[in-house]
Amino acid sequence: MTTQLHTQMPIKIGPYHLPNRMVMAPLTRQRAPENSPTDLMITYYEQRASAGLIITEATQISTQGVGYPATPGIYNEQQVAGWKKITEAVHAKNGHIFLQLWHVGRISHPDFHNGKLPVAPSAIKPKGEAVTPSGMKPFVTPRALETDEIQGIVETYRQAAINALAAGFDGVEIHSANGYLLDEFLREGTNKRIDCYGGTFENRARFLLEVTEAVVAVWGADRVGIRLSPSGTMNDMNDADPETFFVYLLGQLNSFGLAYLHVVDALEGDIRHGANVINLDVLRKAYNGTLIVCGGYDRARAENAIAESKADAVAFGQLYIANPDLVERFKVNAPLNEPDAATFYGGNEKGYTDYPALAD
Ligand code: 8OZ
Repeated sequence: MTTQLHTQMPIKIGPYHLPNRMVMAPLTRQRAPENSPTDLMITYYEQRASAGLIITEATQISTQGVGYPATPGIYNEQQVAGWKKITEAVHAKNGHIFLQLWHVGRISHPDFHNGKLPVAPSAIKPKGEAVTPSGMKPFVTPRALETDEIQGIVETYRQAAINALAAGFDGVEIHSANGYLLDEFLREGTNKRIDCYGGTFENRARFLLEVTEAVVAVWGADRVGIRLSPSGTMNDMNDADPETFFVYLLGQLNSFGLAYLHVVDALEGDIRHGANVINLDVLRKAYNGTLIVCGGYDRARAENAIAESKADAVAFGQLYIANPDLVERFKVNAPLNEPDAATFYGGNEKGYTDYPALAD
């Protein structure tokens, strides 16, 4: 008798009955010149349709939200038409796909904005360099958003959510992780505001909760997920007491009845950067809905996480870059293709759609 693998147990997420608990993590691949999805992206996503759920690469809600070359958006007709072809291809293979809604905040450069400054909660320059169309350039000090501009960005999220609906997605994930705009509001290190969007826990959480409300009004809560990286240091994030804050935030998110919460576990890099690592068990206890976890998981660790109920499902990033048929490989414990870091960002089909499946 074969024992049932925990990653292969069906799961209901929102209204969807998914055949397994393996999620394709959102992965920036920078193969969308002109910020529009291409036909090569159809092949890439449809190759991975046996994942229980695909979460697309981070996708800008507006031109203001752009911070890298060749990342796709969801703010114009061409983009919606391009994504529609992708959702149709994934659905034809019985897959499910959520769009990740993204605004980079200060992780950008004036080169993307006709010389204008990127925006952020406060005028604090991140350490490091921006990836611009003409190479790496030092980050600049962003412009702090005016209080009365924030409602406009909430409306931009709402419109992007409407566009995602038109493009045929099954749901959306709000990207509130990794040091981009929403995360910048959550964290004390990047949010020094003295208006109703900064200071207290309630104020730091306000923007994300307003965005969530707007997106939920379009999709219904059970087709909306949120991604957080409470232990993250990526993009120069820091926070004196993230645990107390994130436990508070999850308490607020509980009342929505969302499709899921998607947590990026502390990565080795975060620990090296002195992150205040929050134990997954603390977050599990604080959140009362479906929890997806991600962050360098392999098959054994994923099996354990689900078996021990640390999480309900596991998202895989690099493993999905290199193994379009990761589900089939996990089922039979087959060897995995090695991801090639040189082709993660930008380029063509090489290192994108040419990783072989088992039967190839
Ligand atoms: C790697 C390179 C560029 C963007 C994230 C959207 O970390 C990203 C990203 C990752 O969430």
